[in-house]
Amino acid sequence: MSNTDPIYDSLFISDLHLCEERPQTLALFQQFLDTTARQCRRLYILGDLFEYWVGDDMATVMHRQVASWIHDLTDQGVSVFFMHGNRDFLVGDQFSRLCGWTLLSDPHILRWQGENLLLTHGDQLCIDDVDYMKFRRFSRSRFRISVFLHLPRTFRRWVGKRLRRASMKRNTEIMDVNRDETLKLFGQHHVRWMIHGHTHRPASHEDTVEDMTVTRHVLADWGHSGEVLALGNTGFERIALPAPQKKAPTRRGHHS
Ligand SMILES: [Mn+2]
Repeated sequence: MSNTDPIYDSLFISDLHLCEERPQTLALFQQFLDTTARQCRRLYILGDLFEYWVGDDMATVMHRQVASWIHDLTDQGVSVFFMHGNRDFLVGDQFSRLCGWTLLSDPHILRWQGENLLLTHGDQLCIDDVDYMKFRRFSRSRFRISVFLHLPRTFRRWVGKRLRRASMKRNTEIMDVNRDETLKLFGQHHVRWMIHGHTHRPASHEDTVEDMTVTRHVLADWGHSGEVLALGNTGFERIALPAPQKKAPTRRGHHS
């Protein structure tokens, strides 16, 4: 069966930060893929789906499970798109094939009813975080990425553990976007809408660029509960995803 009459044109999510240590968020994502996600034509995942990524060849059992859930959704006729976040920017073609999704570059312009929408993870807008921007420039060099991905697995696993430990102490406040940088991006691409995640500050903001009202929709991060931004015939709406009912952990897909 394919979803012949979807309710939503597109759904947008980001910042799930999936990892083995957060089974509740995994359960929530699985439930979302089985329900709400089946009611759209296109699902856009705008980065930081995973807490960290050290190479497609090191995908864990959990990562492969998530890939199979996403692939199941594409089998239902939903097109899935993935944009890198700052934590999972090393996700590559090999894992993308497992998911059946299309990798998008950042920013990506989406055409919708004669209008352009700009999609971005959002970290590039946080230019006031000077240290992060330095790290970003350093770590995103194609050369360094290629070198890193050829390092021994044991070393990359160690890096992954360090990243995970550092992120356990999360809530080191993520800096918000810089307003001027945001308006610049609106102007450069002549768009009225922008959708991004990363800052964990879900809200919709209006501003003005060259006498035009522009709107920036910021996506929510997920934890025990989550939120989706939906685009349908009536425009944008936010859908709350309550925490799944407490029960024994799902074993679906456990048996071969
Ligand atoms: Mn991020």
